[in-house]
Amino acid sequence: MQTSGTILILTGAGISAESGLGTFRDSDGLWEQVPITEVATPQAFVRDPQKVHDFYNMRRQAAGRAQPNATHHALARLQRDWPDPVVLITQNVDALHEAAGSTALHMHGALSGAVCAACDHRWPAPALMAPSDACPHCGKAATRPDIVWFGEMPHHLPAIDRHLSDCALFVAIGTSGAVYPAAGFVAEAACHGAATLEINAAATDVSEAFEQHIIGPASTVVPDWVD
Ligand code: BV8
Repeated sequence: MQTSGTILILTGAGISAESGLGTFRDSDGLWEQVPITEVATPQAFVRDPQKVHDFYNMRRQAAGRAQPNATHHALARLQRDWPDPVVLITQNVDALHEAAGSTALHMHGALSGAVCAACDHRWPAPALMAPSDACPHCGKAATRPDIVWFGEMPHHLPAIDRHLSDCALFVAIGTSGAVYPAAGFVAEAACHGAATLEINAAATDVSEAFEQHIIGPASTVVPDWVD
């Protein structure tokens, strides 16, 4: 491992798998249980808001019971001890990075957040959300989970682009590389001269875009890599 320079880390559902939260595209993944088009698009929310709220209520309750694992703690140590910035971008919507002491940019939103589709007001999500919930700001029954669905613009893209252009090392951990624009970050970092490392339980759709690979369960290989 190098000894200095900004490290940019992208995490995915694979790092929360060992905290008991489901991934999306493994054989028992969430998208194997329910189609994306029924619960993770704006059209799905218009068509059946109760079904979408039920899906995210179930995940918010599971995330609330989960504890950070050795991967989250190792990344928090790296952020604390590395001599240069360590920027964490996560596709995950749980709060396990924060629970381990990290700061992270949540590009796909957060289960802990609610947003009003009418006035864009944001507030902490209650444990259970329902279509009849009124926005505390404008009073309209237009509240939704603060989640970035397919077809919606992810959060923090300008900041992420800046980090991609000046990081010394780009690391992807626990992500299948199936979803854009996150899956394209490795190519962007590499064309700006960053070294690239993929840490994952198995090879992915974008493995060949990385220079280095560590294969194994994150909670074993990430602490070894960090320490
Ligand atoms: C957008 C909601 C406009 C939150 C999610 C090209 C450019 C831009 C867009 C597109 C494009 N091509 C196609 C698109 C459209 C689309 C897309 O990518 N579709 C895919 C399916 C082809 N993208 C979008 O719609 C995005 N928005 O494009 O806006 C735009 C245009 C231009 C530029 C910017 C914007 C919106 C994407 C966000 C959608 N919301 N979810 C939620 O419900 O959680 S995406 C969903 O997938 C989750 O957020 C999840 O985080 C994300 C990625 O999944 P992973 O985290 O990688 O999880 P997965 O299960 O797939 O993989 C887990 C991996 O872990 C596996 O590899 C496994 O081996 C590994 N693993 C398992 N256990 C372990 C492990 N590894 C280590 N240790 C273990 N123990």
